[in-house]
Amino acid sequence: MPHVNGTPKGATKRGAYMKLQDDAVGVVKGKDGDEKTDYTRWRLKDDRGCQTWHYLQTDEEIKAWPQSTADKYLLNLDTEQPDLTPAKTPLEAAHNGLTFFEKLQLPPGNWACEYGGPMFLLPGLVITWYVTDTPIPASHAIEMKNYLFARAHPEDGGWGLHIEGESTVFGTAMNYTVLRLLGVDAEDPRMQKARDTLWKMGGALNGPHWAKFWFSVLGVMEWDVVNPCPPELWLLPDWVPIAPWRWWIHMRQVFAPMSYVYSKKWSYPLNDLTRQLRSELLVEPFETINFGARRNTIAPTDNYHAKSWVLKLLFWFLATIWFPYLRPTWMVKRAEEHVWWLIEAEDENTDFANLGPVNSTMNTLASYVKGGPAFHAFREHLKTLPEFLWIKDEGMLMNGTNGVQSWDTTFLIQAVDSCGWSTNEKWKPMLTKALEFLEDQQILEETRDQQACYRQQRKGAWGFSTRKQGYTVSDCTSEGLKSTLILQKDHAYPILISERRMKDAVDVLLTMQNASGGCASYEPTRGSELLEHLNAAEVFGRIMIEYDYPECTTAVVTALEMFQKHFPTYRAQEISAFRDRAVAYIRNAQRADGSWYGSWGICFTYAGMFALESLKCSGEQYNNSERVRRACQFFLDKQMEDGGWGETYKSCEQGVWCQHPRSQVVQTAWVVIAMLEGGFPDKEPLEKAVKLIMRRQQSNGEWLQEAIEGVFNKSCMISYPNYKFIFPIKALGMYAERFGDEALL
Ligand code: LAN
Repeated sequence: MPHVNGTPKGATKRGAYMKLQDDAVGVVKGKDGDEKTDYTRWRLKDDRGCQTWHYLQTDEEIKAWPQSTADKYLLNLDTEQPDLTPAKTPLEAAHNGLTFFEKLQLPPGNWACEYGGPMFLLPGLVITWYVTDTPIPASHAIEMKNYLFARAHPEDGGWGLHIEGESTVFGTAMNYTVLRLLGVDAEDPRMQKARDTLWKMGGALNGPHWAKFWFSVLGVMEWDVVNPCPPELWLLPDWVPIAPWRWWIHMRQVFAPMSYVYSKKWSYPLNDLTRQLRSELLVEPFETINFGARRNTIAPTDNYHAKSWVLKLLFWFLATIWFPYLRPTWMVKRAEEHVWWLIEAEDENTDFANLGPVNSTMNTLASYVKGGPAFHAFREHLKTLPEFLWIKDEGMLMNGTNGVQSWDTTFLIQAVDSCGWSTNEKWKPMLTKALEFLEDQQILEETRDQQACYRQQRKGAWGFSTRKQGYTVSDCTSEGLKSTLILQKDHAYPILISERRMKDAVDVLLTMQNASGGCASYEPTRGSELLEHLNAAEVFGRIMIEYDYPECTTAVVTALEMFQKHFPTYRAQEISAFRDRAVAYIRNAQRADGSWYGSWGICFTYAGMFALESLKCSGEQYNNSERVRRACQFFLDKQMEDGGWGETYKSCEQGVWCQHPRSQVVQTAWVVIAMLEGGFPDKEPLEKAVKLIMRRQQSNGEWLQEAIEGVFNKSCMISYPNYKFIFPIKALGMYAERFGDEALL
């Protein structure tokens, strides 16, 4: 495609590529000319849930630290797991599945997996490393390149917001840049193809806010192109309806470092490579671009949530009046100091793990901007960032959190219990280790400066990943509590988590309900839905505040219910009132067609599983509830010829059922669980579904990866690879309990 800036031939090879540390032993060149590390050298270290991948250098190291079955499985190497006696009954299939999955448990007791999907995370990390002149291991650079090439769109060579999405400016411009920083030549045919796709979409100036932010940091664009992020918003008094403490936690924790760097207008000094990137990413000559006039340009592919006129007006005022003429220096100083204080508190409260991968890279950058390369906070961040990295057969990616440790472990415990195996001697050692892990990961103290940091109560909570990350999540706490009660109270496991600590968890859960009766994710909702008019991210929907979720609400109400059975007197009235309100919310949230919209898994199959469990909690079953019948009918209408269910991620984007051409094991399991929770009486459709789950199982007990399972912010998908073990096992166990463990195959 012709291009005004032309393509700089030759010169690209001498650009200032990323500095590399030479650890690339055993690297081979494939047929395509790309390098590949030696996969037998990679090891996953799990230090009390803190997971990092290591590339071993010497034969001695390799001998001293052999590759585990989990390592091999996660790298897609041969795990040499034997063929098992073919399963005839549901419980035999669950047994085979668990036999395989047990081998993947890590020494501290948790399970791990890739947590990829989003394609906008690695760029933040690589740009941060680059602009802070941080050298990275060559092994990592090689595998990051491999991952990005493996995940380029098969037709147009670009990248989307997530691995299954269509190409966007955000995905393409950012990942193209990563490849260039990591040393890929602009004339590589794959780069040419990606560039063509980018140019067709109008180039990087049609990217969303976050892309413009990172490109300004890198020095490829001018800061005027970034819609204003004034740190002084943090000085607003708490009563102001738009004050940041009311925003969804991920937004405000990203906004803090972003506003700090924005206020400093810090950019990396121009070099050959970034100069070339200007001409590769922008479709007009750099010198001719009026960056201030391009703040709002965005390609249709990226514009999932168009900016409101209110927001555009606000940005116009900030960019053309406030920043150039009105902004007093004393206020800038105070705002920057206060935001820096918040960043430091976040770092300290999470031991530099930070809430998630976006604020983690931005806090790293902010600490560099604040204190330079030798600054303690910056050095600590560099040590912690590798906890987000993951290596798999396709290469290296950045995970959506620092892991799925507590979440997957709690669900596995419950799946095994559904099979009736909690006291089975074969599985007891595995479950004991899982319980030990949960014990170690429960959060035992409040944060420093809880009020001033606007943090939710957390003593007694569980987070999604680790205690070190330390953020209360309503449903993670609930699943943690349920798993503890199942093992310690129902099945007389050793009391590792005291009664007091369980009550602390309940105390946290009782703070989580909204006036609607529903529960949100990290905190009760703090602001009005009108704040969505200030959603500036463009690529995501429903991000500005916390919302009620059927998934989270169900987890909390069922945990409280289970707790009350064992401790009938503790905060009894509050728990009962909580339950009534929660169930009322679930009833309200049901759509006319009988379904519920899911926000964290794809999509209606996921939410239905939770909602029907809530209704069961108040005694609503198929035989006595029109609502439950409607929900079951919704699923029956969608059952496929082969007995399974399948919906695509488009369900999440569009809010209506979008049929997948192929049934999905995980979604089929969700529906089986949903219908069994609902007390659906007819065996035949469920038997058909269970047979499908059993037929898809491999001879060694595993199930293979199918379509992506999870979602956030309506538009971005995220992988939950362990779900293909956890939910089939649970569904098989529940089916056997309800209809008997008869031979089906
Ligand atoms: C998660 C992962 C887990 C998820 C569940 C526990 C499943 C859910 O029920 C509640 C919300 C929660 C904790 C959740 C929130 C948003 C997260 C952290 C993620 C989907 C994983 C990645 C995502 C995060 C926002 C990604 C970074 C992107 C930004 C837009 C900041």
